[in-house]
Parts: sequence; C-alpha cells; structure tokens
Amino acid sequence: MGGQGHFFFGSGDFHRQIAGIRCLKRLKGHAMNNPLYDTMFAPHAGKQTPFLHLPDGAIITHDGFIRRAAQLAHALTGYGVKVGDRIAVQVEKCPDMLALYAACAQAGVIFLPLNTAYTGAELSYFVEDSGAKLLVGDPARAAGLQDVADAAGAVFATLDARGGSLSDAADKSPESFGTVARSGDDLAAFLYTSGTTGRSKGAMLSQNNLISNAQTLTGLWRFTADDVLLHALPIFHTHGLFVATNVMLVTGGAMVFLPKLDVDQLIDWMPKATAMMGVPTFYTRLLDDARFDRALTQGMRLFISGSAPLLADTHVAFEARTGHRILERYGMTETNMNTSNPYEGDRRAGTVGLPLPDVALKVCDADGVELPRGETGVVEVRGPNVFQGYWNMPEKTAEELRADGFFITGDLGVQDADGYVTIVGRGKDLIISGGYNIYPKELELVLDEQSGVLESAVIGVPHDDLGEVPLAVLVPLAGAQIDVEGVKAAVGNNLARFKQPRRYEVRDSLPRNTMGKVQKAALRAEYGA
Ligand code: MLC
Ligand code: AMP
Repeated sequence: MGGQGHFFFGSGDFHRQIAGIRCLKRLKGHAMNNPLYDTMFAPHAGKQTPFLHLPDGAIITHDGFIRRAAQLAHALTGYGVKVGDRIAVQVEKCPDMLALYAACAQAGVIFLPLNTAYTGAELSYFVEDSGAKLLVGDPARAAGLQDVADAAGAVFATLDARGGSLSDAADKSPESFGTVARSGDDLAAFLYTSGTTGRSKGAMLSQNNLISNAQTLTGLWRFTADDVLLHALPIFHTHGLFVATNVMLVTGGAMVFLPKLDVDQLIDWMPKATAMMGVPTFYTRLLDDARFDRALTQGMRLFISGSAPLLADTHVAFEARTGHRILERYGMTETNMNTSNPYEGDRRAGTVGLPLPDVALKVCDADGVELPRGETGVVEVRGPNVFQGYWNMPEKTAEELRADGFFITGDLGVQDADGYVTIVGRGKDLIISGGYNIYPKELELVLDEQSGVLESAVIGVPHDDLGEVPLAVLVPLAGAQIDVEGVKAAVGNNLARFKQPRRYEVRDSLPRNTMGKVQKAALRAEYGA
C-alpha cells in the first residue's frame, strides 16, 4: 500500500526525523490564541538575532521584524481592514512585504500575494474575485492600480522598499499590536492558481495547512536557528513564502534576502550561507558560472530544488562540481509540499523522493482507484497540508478534492518499490517556465479573439534556461492573413510578460483526433525539437 505516506530512510534515521517533528509540534503545543502567529512570529519578539541580511549589508533583527509587523497590523486596521478580510498585495520583494504577511497573521487578515508581473487586467480579476478589502501596490504604478481598486470597490495603498502610503501609516503606529485570536482552521492566505478553463482559482490555505507543512519540512531538512538561507525566490508563491520563509520562521534562523535571482549576488553571499532553495533555473545558471565550485560551497549544508522538474543531468553535474547532492522535493499551491528526497539517505536524481511523513500519497487511475506500485497514474495526496478548497468555486473544488480528502494533483507519477515518486508528466495542460505556471487555455482565449485568427493552440517547448516556454500555433480564418506582430502586441497588453509565447507559428489547421480534440502531443513533436 502506498496510501499511508511511508517514508523510507534508514529505519533509525526515519524515527529520529519523526521524533524531531513530534518534538517541535509538542513545543508549539501549548494553548495558542492564534496558532500561525504564535508559532512563526511571536517567539521571535525581543530577539536581537539577524533575521534578514539585505544586499547592502544591512540587517533586520527578529525583534525589529516583529515590531515592524505590529506597525503594519495597525496600518491595516487604519485602512478599515477587519478580521477575515482579504488583502491583495502586488509589491516588489522587500522586507516590508514580508512583514505584511506577519501583520496579516497577527491581525487575522487573509494574505493574498500576487505576481509583480501581472498586468492591470490580470490584477482586476484577482481583486474582484477575492473581494479584497485593500489592494497594496507599487507606488510607481499607483495611477493604474488605483483604478483597479476603485473598480473592485477596494481601498488602495502603496508600498515598496522605499516607502509608500502603507509604510507611512505604519511608521506612525505603535510597535506592538494585540494579536487577534484565530483557530488553526481559519484561513491565512489565498494563492491564485490558473486552471485548465483559463479562469484562475483562489486556493484557500488555513493556518494549520501552513504550520503543519513548515514544521514537517523543518524537521526533515534539519533546519535550526544556526541556518542562513539564501533566499532569491519571489515571495508571492508557495516556494519562496511558505516553504523557504516559513521554515526559517519556525526555526528562528536567518535569510539572505535578495530581491531576485542574480548569480553574482548568490556567489557573493554563498560563503555566509548554509542552505539555498531554488527552482531548477537557479541550479543551471549557477553551473554556467565557473566561479561556482567546491570551494565556494564548502560551508553550505543543503541545496533544495523544486517547483519544476530538475533534470537528472543537472543533479549529476551539480554533484560533480560541488560534491553536494541536490535535494529535490515536490509540491504545489494547493498542497504546499507533498514529497521530498531524504536529508540522510539516498537522494535519487530524477525523483521527487518519498511522501512526507504526514502525507498520504496514491498513484491512481482516472477513477481514483489506486494502481499497483510501478504503474503510472495520477498522483493524489491527503494530509494536513491539503488546502480548504477554491474560493467561491464549490464545483471546481469538488472536481479536484475528493470527499475522502484526497486532492487530485493532475500530475502523472509513478512510485517505485522503495516508495520513491517520479513525476513523469502532467495530466493537466500546463506549461512550467522557470517555475511559473502558464495555462495554455488562458493564452488561447486571448489569441482566438485576435483579428484573422480562426483558432490557436499553445504548447510548451523545451528551453535550456527556463525548462520550457510557450509556443503559439495560429490558424487563420479562411482567406485571412494573420498580423503576427499585431497579435503579439495584443497579447502584451493583456498578459504578464512571462506568459507570452516566445515563438509563433502559423499553419492551415491543427491536428485533431477522431473526437475532434487538438493533438498537442503531435504539435510538441513537430515544434519541440
Ligand atoms: C522572467 N521572465 C520569464 C520568467 N521570469 N519568462 C518566462 N518564465 C519565467 N519564469 C522574463 C521576463 O518577463 C523578462 O522578459 C525576462 O524574462 C527577464 O526577466 P527577469 O526578471 O530578469 O528574469 P530572471 O530574473 O532571469 O527570472 C527568471 C527566474 C524567475 C527563473 C529566476 O522567473 C524566478 O525566480 N522564478 C521562480 C518562480 C517560483 O518561485 N516558482 C514557485 C512557484 S510555487 P523580457 O522579454 O521583458 O526581457 C510552486 C510550488 C512548488 O510551484 O512546488 O514550489
Ligand atoms: P504551482 O501550481 O505553481 O504550485 O505548481 C505546482 C506544479 O509544479 C505541480 O503540480 C507540478 O506539476 C510542478 N512541480 C513542483 N515541483 C516539482 C518537481 N520537483 N518536479 C516536477 N514537477 C514539479
């Protein structure tokens, strides 16, 4: 049975890891008024230890961070935000954006971070759909964002690394805030994830979803207060926020908080760090730099990869260069992390490791019937990490979350006799580019509206740096010409840059099967080479 989430380390090792997790949970087990705040933030009040190392060498201590969060919680209240409200946040990565996450936890507000690349049109959907009370955005885009907020009936405030109206309000506020009582079942965050219909869905994550996963990963990956994590991921997604940041908040360690992936900065800071988390592009770019070698990484104890498949070749090349075996894990927005290669024991290249100790994982056929080990099917998971459903979308929730609590991931996988899981593909039509998800349907809806276009199909094609990138195949209306430059411009006005096709092809028709379904595999075979 693969159903109980067995974790196969050397057996003594396994029990030590579980014991570590239980111990952590017991420590946090005293009565809590607000489990998320009391687990991740409250313990750091008064600590003068470094929490964030900034690129210019400045340090924000744990205590300084907690005090800033309290000021921001006051500022939120000042804007009329109440317990259970959502706030949508599209802010460049900076310490205040992270402190806003803490402020939301403390004030019982639901944090909804958004990709900074989203256009106004994309943003409008999220603010309206979530019913966000407040939109916090970049001062440089204030005019357009104010319109987005007005149209959605939300209040607008600005924030970036230099300041903004939210920051000004926080500056004038007290440095302590009465933590709002919440339960572990209360919602802590919404993360939007696109769907095969092209309509994004707000995944609702409870306090317990976040806490359980962070505690599990902390124990498994042996993070302690002595760790210094190189953090160059965005903080509007699961990886940078709920994996990287939450783990460091559970342990009380420090982060080198870099605005984005910059190989020079990673190399400069690596001698001061102990661990790094990144998408595969982080690892391929580091390997492209001759300065990245065994000597540079000698103080590092752990490199973790996820969000997209890490090529086995990268794993092998990384070990040959540095002596470190990358630890690959697998997760998603709706579930946080589901599987991980072991800290001690065999980190197998090309696999995403074993189900986490508190996660049950099954490989199933389309009806949800568990398949024998070794057979490929859809991965389903259940555990305290699995989300509470999609906001205002009961039908979508019912389609993907079974009544018995198993979530249908849409990923195709296989589990071997030792329990190791390999993700072999996706049942869902999804492109993952540099760790960002791109849903072809969303692009096709825009492309199909363009003048001269009869229909379109978007496929992912391999890309050395980003893993895969979208390619658009366009079919003209009978007798019409397609102005590809015009189509590109229209796409540019509607969709974030990272989603935009890198290549366009025009052809007379799309290959279809006997049911009339477009055969994307045939297109990938034709254009993907
Ligand atoms: C940037 N660009 C991208 C892109 N990122 N295009 C496609 N895919 C991407 N991921 C485009 C920009 O629009 C710009 O286009 C050009 O590339 C350069 O922009 P940049 O900002 O300088 O890019 P760069 O710094 O090189 O960023 C690449 C990256 C970044 C891979 C480092 O995208 C990144 O940090 N990705 C991580 C995403 C992530 O955290 N995913 C986790 C999801 S959670 P132009 O044309 O204007 O030049 C999840 C669950 C789990 O999946 O398991 O973790
Ligand atoms: P997101 O919806 O952005 O959270 O993306 C989640 C998806 O990323 C998963 O459903 C997988 O398809 C993919 N993913 C995450 N981690 C891995 C991994 N280690 N290997 C392969 N795919 C992964």
